[in-house]
Amino acid sequence: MTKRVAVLGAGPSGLAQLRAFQSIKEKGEDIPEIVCFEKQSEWGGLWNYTWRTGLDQYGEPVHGSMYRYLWSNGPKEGLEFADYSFEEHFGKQIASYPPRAVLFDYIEGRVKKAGVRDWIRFETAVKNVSFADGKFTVTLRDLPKDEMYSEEFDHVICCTGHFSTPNVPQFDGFDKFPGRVLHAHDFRDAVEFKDQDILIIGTSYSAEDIGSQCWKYGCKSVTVSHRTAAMGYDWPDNWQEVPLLTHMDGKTAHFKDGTSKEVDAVILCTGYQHHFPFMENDLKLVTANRLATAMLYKGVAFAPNPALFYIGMQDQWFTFNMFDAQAWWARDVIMGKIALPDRATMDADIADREAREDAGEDDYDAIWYQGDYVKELIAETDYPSFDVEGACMAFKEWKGHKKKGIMTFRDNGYKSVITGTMAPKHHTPWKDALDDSLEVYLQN
Ligand code: FAD
Ligand code: NA7
Repeated sequence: MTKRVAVLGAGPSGLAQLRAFQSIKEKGEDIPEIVCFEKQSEWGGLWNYTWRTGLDQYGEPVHGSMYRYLWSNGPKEGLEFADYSFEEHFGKQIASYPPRAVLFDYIEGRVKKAGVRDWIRFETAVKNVSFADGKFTVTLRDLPKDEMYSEEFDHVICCTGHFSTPNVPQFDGFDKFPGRVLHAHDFRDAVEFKDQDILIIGTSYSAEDIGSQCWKYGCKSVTVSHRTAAMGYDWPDNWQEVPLLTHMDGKTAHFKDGTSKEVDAVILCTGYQHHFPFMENDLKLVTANRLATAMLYKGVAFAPNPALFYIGMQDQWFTFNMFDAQAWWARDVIMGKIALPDRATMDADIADREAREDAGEDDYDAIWYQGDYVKELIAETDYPSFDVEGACMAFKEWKGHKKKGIMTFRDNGYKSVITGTMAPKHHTPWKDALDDSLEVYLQN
């Protein structure tokens, strides 16, 4: 009997997994039966924009955390698929920081070409995964029919993402605040905050980008409150960085240094949780958001039960091509091309990765650490080798460009590490480009 493999989620990680199996099938190899379960009606994961927040039409938590006008926060040269370049997809080289719709189109282009849509059961939510007698039982909810059913699999590959379930801290006075308090997960449109004084809590990508969006679309002022350290960019005049919020008193936010500011809205950019409510306890990944994920041998195989894999669970410098590297590797374990060591060796591998990450001193060490990880995985499979070092260099330049101008860094271009072509300069500076549609972006 053929093996059955369940892929949970059809975002970039799940689609990487489908493409990994399809690419080997194309070469004439027998592959297991692959069934991908996706709770949304469309693929693309976070890149599939939804206006919805809270619960969806079926009462399921809305997965989407992306918002209108989102442009890539890092250069596309760091995430390009090694087997499907931007030039192949668009028929020309494009500028380096594509808006969401452009990246969605690119992600979709590869899997349309691969012809794997039929492998996906859309509008099907994974409700439970358990393991007994060498088999996984995956319990599903057919959302339109509101019916539960279960199927058995030999392997499960969990690709459900980890930037969807918000981490929501509580601050005194929120209950009486007369404006809106929301988490970045529910942020959809910066125009809502036009002419408002906004307070942002947190200092990472969401804080930086949501603040920048609100600035671009005309908010009155941005105040960013930090727990650990300020971001320290050369912000526009109507920005300020302040220590952590202590409490709200009506509309007035009070900070740790005794200062205060009257604000109209509070946006919690306080990160996300790795949340797998459908996994039985013995299968649940429990990890911080870091480069060396806990419990995963080679960052992919779940050490306590390595018939289970998790893709894309790391904190991310590299994204799409790292998910590919992981998906090709998981595929080859399932295909019997890569042998797994014993549990003690897997645990030692995990501990070693954590120690090496902890020894890093700054973001540059982190970028090269993850670059080395990508190299390590692709060396073990037939994923097309690419200039990972070049991608690290693009990230390094990107960081330099951000330091030079946080509102202008997206006006720069980098060289593709897949085709060697230089990205053209975009036709409009990011701060003036209010229309983020694919049609307008591609007018270069
Ligand atoms: P996701 O994209 O989250 O996809 C997971 C999929 O699993 C979804 O389709 C979801 O519906 C499905 N799913 C979840 N639970 C279930 C269930 N129980 N049953 C069935 N299906 C389920 N990366 C970049 O490279 N560049 C960027 O500019 C960038 N910007 C970002 C901006 C924001 C606001 C966020 C939140 C993330 C951003 N990222 C960016 C990182 C992003 O994590 C990756 O690009 C990518 O989307 C991760 O892919 P994934 O498939 O692992 O997860
Ligand atoms: P991150 O990168 O996980 O960052 C979370 C931020 O939230 C970080 O600055 C934290 O500060 C801060 N945080 C977390 N808890 C608190 C509390 N309780 N109080 C104050 N501040 C807090 O999440 P992002 O959403 O920015 O980015 C996630 C992905 O989305 C990323 O990959 C992007 O591509 C888009 P700390 O530094 O720990 O003090």
